[in-house]
Amino acid sequence: MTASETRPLTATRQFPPGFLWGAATAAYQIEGAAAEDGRTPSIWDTFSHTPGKVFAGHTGDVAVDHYHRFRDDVRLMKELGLSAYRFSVSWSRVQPTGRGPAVQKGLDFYRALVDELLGAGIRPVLTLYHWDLPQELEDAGGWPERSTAERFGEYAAIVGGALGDRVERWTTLNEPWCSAFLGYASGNHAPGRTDPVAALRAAHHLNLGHGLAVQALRAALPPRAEVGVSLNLHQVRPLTDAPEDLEAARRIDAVGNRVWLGPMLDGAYPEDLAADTARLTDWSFVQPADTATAHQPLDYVGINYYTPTVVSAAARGESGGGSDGGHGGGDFSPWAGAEDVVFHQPPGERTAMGWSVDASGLYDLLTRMARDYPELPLLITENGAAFDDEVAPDGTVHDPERIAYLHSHLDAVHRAVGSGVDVRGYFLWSLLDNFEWAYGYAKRFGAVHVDYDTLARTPKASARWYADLARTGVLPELPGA
Ligand code: IFM
Repeated sequence: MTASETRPLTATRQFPPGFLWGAATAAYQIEGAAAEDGRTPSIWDTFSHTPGKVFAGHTGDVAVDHYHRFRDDVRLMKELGLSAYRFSVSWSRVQPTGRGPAVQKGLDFYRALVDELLGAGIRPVLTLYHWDLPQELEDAGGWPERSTAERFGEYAAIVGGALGDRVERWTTLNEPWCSAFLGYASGNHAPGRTDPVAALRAAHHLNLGHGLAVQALRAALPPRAEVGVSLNLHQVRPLTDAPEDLEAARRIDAVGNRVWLGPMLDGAYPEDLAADTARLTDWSFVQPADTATAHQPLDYVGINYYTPTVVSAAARGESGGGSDGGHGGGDFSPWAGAEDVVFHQPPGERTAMGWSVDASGLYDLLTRMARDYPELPLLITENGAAFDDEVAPDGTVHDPERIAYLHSHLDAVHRAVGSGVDVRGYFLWSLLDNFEWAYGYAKRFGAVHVDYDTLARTPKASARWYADLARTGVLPELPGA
């Protein structure tokens, strides 16, 4: 992206020329074909096949069968006027054991997908890792072990070498917070471990793996390629101004946000994080050059935002309750560094995930990032909402709540751009209804409805609304407002 692509805004809610209008997905959530063409299990295959881990025993074995239907799905994207599409590569489809040579058929699938996108005039944005670690690497210790970061750098080199001639935008990790803390501390995500020290070790090796992957990509890609990372930063708000609540907010900011921003963007872990977690670990797994490795120049940071994070100190007798950081609400067990903190869902409108609808959190997050990192372009790499959509007798899907959600959040993005924040694009989560991790297929985030019996795709009203926006670049008044 060049500076000339961002021009002053007009009085209407017009987005800058060149603004990317996209939608996002992830491999395990949509591809299916779990055992085809050499793909081996990832931690999510193992986890979803473990009784009691995923709602109603749902798995990604078939998902929405995108592996076989990607051409139709790209056609749909074109009909919806998308200018970009963000997808992830399944590591164990490309490198089944997580090490060694690549499987050509795995690479061929992504090459065919990218060619289809380019042929439709849609820019591919490729995420290397969206939570589906090859099971063999987990068996060797997973992200808590340094070797996983090293393997990730090698995998990045393979994918960069294979697709660098046609993909211009790259994301190393998607939401490493979820990989580390939901995967290894709360255990609500694969691999389902509940070891806070393992979670902190995983966080570090994700940071290191990110740096190694950026280095590998820079070596493999042409200079025009852009490389970034997608973070689900927590817009942390204290429940009250009481000092204990302010302290709880500081702690969550450290272990939710600055644990990534520090090494990746500043080249060091925040000192308060080490102090907060001192009773768990002395962080001696951080080797001297690691933070320099994690601190690679980036072309953008991807922001994934769903809901703010409201916290208070645990009152006497109240135990800390975990949050899924925008990934489940409710009953999550405490995660490392957040043991004495209580998470709250403010009153008011909620999505089907139980997450409160509050677009001001997105505005605040964007302006914070612009203040702290003024030179760094931002992309909204995920934003959207699950609702209990129903197909009407005439076959249409009316989802006014989703339109209202998208409208308010895009208004927040527009206001941020108007305040000088360099936001270059927006990716709606998600293109299609899909496998929503521990919730299986029970939560629908798609702009396009999927009938899970027939796998038929039906664009919801929100998809049509978004298509108009993508075509005009102007955010209209909300219908009925
Ligand atoms: O479905 C997920 C996605 O995989 C990562 N970010 C949040 C989405 C909604 O929970």
